[in-house]
This record gives sequence, structure tokens and C-alpha cells, in this order.
Amino acid sequence: MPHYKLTYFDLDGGRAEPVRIAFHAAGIEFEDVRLPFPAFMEMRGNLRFRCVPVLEIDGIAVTQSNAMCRYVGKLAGLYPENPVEALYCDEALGAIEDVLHHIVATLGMKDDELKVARQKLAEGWLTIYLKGLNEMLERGGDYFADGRLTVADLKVFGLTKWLLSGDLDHIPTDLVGNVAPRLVEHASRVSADPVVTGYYSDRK
Ligand SMILES: N[C@@H](CCC(=O)N[C@@H](CS)C(=O)NCC(=O)O)C(=O)O
Repeated sequence: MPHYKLTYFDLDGGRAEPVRIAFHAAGIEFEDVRLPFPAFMEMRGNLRFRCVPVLEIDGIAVTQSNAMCRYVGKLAGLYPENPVEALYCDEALGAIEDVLHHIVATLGMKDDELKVARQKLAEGWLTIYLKGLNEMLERGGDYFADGRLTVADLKVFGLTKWLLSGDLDHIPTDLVGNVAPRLVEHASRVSADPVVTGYYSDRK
């Protein structure tokens, strides 16, 4: 078994979380390196794309969270084998990356600038992406692909949970429910899945 080392911020969320959950589901041990922000800033200049997560497999570093989701998803049985279902899974993974870039662009802002940017985000890109994800669920039923839990569900769940949490100032917590009600049901379904509950009960 290779040595896996996953480096990310010390958050139970974000881009590394679906990868951590998939490792757990696969029963694969990994070194879960959780960086305080100052430690990230110190190493940032040495990271290939100046960002995390970074997955090292026997010391060989790999970037791109969606590539990691697919790789560990395959090891865990959480990635579809059927090419069309894999396409649906990838579509959801890619959509979340797109919308994360819009959210991240507002993270360094403050006061009125933040308020204006977040209101614009909520009414604009967030609504577009949430509605799109809702529409994709209408195609797939309860899950984004393969009629079962995949890494796509873990990634979308991370976003929905963040938006529902109220941690993003000026993003109304009822936005998801208003524009994408299927995503709220989806988040409840995913949070109750044994793959997810098993991961968090072992984290405690
Ligand atoms: N496409 C990359 C994006 C990675 C990314 O933007 N990571 C963020 C954290 S979630 C980061 O390291 N930001 C710090 C920075 O850009 O300085 C991926 O999916 O892994």
C-alpha cells in the first residue's frame, strides 16, 4: 500500500473534504496534514500552483482536487464505472469548482465592498449554479450520478453545507432552499449516508 499524505487547511470542509471521506470509505489510511494559515503561507512558494490540497503518493505530489476525487473515488467505489455516469459525476465536480472560484473572489473583501459583492454573487452566479445543480438532480434522481452516492455528491454536499451554515456573510441561508430545493434534500440525504456519518464519527 502506498503512503498517502494529503495536505490542506485545518477545516472539516473545502476542497480536500470529499477526498478525506473517500479515503475513509476505502479503508485506506492517509496522513491528514492540516495546515494553520501561517504554515501554508510559509510553504506556498514551494507549491506547484501555490495552493492546496496537495496529495503525495509515496512522496510524488499531485494537485487538483477533482483529480484526487476521481482517483480516491475509484479506490473507494465512489466513482461510476459507466462512462456516461462518470460524465455526470464529472459535470457536478467541475460545476462546484467553477462556483467556488466566484465565492473565493469575495473572501478577502470587507464591509461595504463585501456586502455589495456578496449580494451580486447571491443574485447572480450562485443562483445560476444552484439552479443548474438542482436541474442536474432532476436528471439523476436522488444523486448526481449512477443512482447512488459518488464523490460528486460529497463535493456538492460540501458547498450546500457551507451555504446553509450562515458562515458566508450576506449570503442568505435560505438561498439554496429558495432556488434549489432539491439540493437541501440532497444535503440531508448525503449527511445521513453511512459513508459520511462513519467518517465523522471516526473523526471525533
Ligand atoms: N484547482 C485547484 C484549486 C485549489 C485552490 O484554489 N485552493 C485554495 C484553497 S481551497 C488555495 O490554496 N488558496 C490559497 C491561495 O490561492 O493562496 C484544486 O481544485 O485543487
